[in-house]
Amino acid sequence: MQDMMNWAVILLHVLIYNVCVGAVEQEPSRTNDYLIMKWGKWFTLLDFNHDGNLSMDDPTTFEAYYIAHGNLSDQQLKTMKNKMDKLWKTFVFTNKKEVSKEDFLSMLKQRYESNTTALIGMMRVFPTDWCEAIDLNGDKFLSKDEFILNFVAETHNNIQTDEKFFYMYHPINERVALDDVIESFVLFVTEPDEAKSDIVLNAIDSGL
Ligand SMILES: [Ca+2]
Ligand SMILES: [Ca+2]
Repeated sequence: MQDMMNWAVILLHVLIYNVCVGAVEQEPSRTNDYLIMKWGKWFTLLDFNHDGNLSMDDPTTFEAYYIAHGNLSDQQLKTMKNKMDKLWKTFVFTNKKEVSKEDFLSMLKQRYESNTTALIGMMRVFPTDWCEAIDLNGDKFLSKDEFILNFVAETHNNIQTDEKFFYMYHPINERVALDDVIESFVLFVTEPDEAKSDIVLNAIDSGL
């Protein structure tokens, strides 16, 4: 009986130790210059109408391109527009109608430093919802056409650069798994270590 009690005490200590170590590992991080530089580039990437702010005009610019060139059914357009509008309102705005670059950087810095794990989780939901909206045939892959349509709608009109970006993912049968694209965006927005290869940053720096 005493042995069992001793084991119970040891197990309890191990449990407490693991919880404490876990808590240390999840401690919020400090923002570094590399992350801030990437967030600035992400802001520019999202400012589809190039007016220096993020507002609902940006997804409207994006959706207008799909309406004109996407060859989508009314139902597909409606689904995509609903997903995009919801995404934009949830992640970009916090009761604001317009977000400046300064607001955007400070929002990300505050979220990153107060709870890094929560921000990483949120930054996985953002590209996941986005990719589901632009995966028009719903096969969980982005074809080259789906990929390029998205970036041209984002006003990155240089098809050669968009194609180069697509091939950075090493597509199989001219398709890229949604998960690969999603994880590349999570890494772009949340990885503070510049030694890690970053496809999205490379694409932006190559003129996207
Ligand atoms: Ca804008
Ligand atoms: Ca697809």
